[in-house]
Amino acid sequence: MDDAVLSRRSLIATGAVGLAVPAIGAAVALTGGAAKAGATRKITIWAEALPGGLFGYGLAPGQATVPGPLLEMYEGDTLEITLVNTTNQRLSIHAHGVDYSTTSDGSPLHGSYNNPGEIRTYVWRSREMSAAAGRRFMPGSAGYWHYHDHAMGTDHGTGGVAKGLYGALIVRRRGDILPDKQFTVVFHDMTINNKAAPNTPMFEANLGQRVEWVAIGHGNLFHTFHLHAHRWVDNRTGMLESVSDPSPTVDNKDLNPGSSFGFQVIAGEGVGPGAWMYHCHVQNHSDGGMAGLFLVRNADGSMPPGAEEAIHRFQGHAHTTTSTDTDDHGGHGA
Ligand SMILES: [Cu+2]
Repeated sequence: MDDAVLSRRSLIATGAVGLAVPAIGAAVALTGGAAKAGATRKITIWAEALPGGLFGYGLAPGQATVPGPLLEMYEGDTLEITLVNTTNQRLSIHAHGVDYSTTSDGSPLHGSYNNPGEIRTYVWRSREMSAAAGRRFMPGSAGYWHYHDHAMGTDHGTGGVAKGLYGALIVRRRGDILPDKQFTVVFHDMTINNKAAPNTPMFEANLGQRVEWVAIGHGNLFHTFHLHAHRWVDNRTGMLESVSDPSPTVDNKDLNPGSSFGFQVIAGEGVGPGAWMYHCHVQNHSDGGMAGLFLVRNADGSMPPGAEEAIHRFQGHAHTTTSTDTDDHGGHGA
């Protein structure tokens, strides 16, 4: 229970940059949640140079991806990260939403970084909510957070963030509902996960699967995340906490540099399968390539009518549907 495990529910990417399909590379996932708070898990992360001048974090040598692996922990637990810097650049790992000492904040201000070739351990702690006074409570660490480099290029890691050194961090409260699939979406300058349409990630799920999205903002621009045909509640979990929960329901949310949020949807609920768009709703950003597809397949995993054609339209292939069209459109599989 305390060991870092490869998630049974995550995709294992091939490590290639530029494929249309990578969602999350691999995840450090939770295995249950019945354990008491206070556990310490130790993981090792490799920071590596990638093709195209990018850099990534990975859970094993040669497995770095952009974004990096989705990391998860339960409130009250501690994550001890040994970061191996295989690059020729100074870099670090800095987390949002959790507790750490200055020496684990990932900033050059405190000498908290790895020199080229160096190995360094960072410790992230978390805590549960606590009583304040009366009926008031201090928040715990639970939330949809993220991590990123804070040392490459500048003292704020501007070079590392620009080149792909970022990823999602989920701190769960015990009892939270776990998803079937997880997607990390990073709006960074005019890109999604450092890619522009039509090369942005195509996330896939089957009708009825519980899908968790983590949306993260980086760079120098403001963005708004919009998902077609699905909606969520604007609170910690994305779900109503009771029948009288006053939190608004949204399908579009600000995603500014450094901010993050997450939510779960049931793929295709109420609308059926199809190639649903997700995109930045700043118009010149969506026009400029900040758009991608959420492919909801049929419940049995087969392709719903029209989806293949929509994918090809998205990819810019002018397409006429005729009975003689025998073009093999494979390659969109999970
Ligand atoms: Cu935008």
